[in-house]
Amino acid sequence: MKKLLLLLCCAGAGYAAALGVGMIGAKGNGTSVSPSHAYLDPNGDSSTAWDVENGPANYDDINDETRPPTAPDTTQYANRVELYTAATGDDVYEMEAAPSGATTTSIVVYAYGYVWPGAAISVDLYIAGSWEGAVVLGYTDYVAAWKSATFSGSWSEAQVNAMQVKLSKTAGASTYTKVYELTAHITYTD
Ligand SMILES: [Ca+2]
Ligand SMILES: [Ca+2]
Ligand SMILES: [Ca+2]
Repeated sequence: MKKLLLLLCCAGAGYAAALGVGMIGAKGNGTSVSPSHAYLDPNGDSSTAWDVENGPANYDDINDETRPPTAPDTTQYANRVELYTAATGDDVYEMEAAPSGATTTSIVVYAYGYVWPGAAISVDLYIAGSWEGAVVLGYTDYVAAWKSATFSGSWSEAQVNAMQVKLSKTAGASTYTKVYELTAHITYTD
């Protein structure tokens, strides 16, 4: 047992030393080893099924640039997209461009949403020629909140530029789903 603890201790010290050397090296040659982050917001409608409430266009109602964990405006007249009577339906959004030269390894889609009992909202990501797979966001009934779905890969600037985000009501005829804000948080290197 003592031998194992000693090994773990040495492995930890070696890892810390390697990190330190890496950071010094990065400063020396002027490149960054740390990933960067950016928010890409909806900037166009590819297709819509949700109703636009108090705004000029679906994408424009949910690109207010309020960042999680800050709650966006949800007063009666706040811009949002919603589905009520339809049991299901999709909105597909175009998104802002990736930073120049970015290789993106993580895309976290955040939606500030709200559901009535029996309703559900999912998000999916179209990138590099296919849909990643819908993720159901776990809202609590009647509680507006930020929920997110994480997609991981290695995507070029052009692939991220062409990505789309799908917002779906997947269940719940005559029940509400509402989304006030949607954004994609990307992690990238350049
Ligand atoms: Ca923006
Ligand atoms: Ca807007
Ligand atoms: Ca909004």
